[in-house]
Amino acid sequence: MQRTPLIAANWKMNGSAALVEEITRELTGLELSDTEVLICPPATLINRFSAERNFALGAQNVSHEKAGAFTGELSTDLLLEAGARFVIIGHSERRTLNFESDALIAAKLAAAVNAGLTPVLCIGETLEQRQQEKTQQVLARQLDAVYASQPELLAKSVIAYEPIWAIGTGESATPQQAQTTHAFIRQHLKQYDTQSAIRVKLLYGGSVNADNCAALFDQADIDGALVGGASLKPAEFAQICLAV
Ligand code: G2H
Repeated sequence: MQRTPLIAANWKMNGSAALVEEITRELTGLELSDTEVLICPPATLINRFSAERNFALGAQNVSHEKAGAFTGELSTDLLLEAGARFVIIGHSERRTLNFESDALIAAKLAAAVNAGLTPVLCIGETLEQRQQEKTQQVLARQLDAVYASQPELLAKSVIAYEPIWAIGTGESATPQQAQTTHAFIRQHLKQYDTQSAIRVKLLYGGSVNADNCAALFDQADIDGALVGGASLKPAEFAQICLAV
């Protein structure tokens, strides 16, 4: 089964109106026929992008609540109105720094899908968990927390495997390490729905750059990347988009 590749940028708490213009200029005119490109800037920048562009927009977080007295939060409706069509959910930085639980992440993912946003669910293990050979156990727990009780959401999801030890460290997983883990994830997802597990896009994230991306994209179960640091450099991000 052929899956359309997706290259997603996670700007985290970086960027500016100037970078919005630079990235738009860089990506405009690129021949992206068989590749989907997604930019997830800080929420305040989403509606600074022009409607004339060859890539989609996403947010980096969303509330599971519909509306109301939730100071500082952003709802699915607000993100949709701003122009987002995707939302990153469960990034390890939010799991760790914002104490987001598996249960909260499951609620956010359901809210996103129900509103018509495509969630990019992030999962990944720490270095300690990998060294203790608990990678599969951790990933299974993170996936089960979301899909065991709502398997129908898998068909509407994108999943990003981001080993925490590779995030922002410059030390990417090797293509073989990433492929082995992606194959495990896809196999694990088959218990929910075989067809959805075959169709779901599995992105790799963690220190992806223009030099290491091609070998990652060569792997059978790697359908693209979630790119952090390198997505802030428009020329390098464009190279990654063209390498898939
Ligand atoms: C992982 C990734 C983007 P970086 O968080 O989600 O960041 O590419 O900087 O490791």
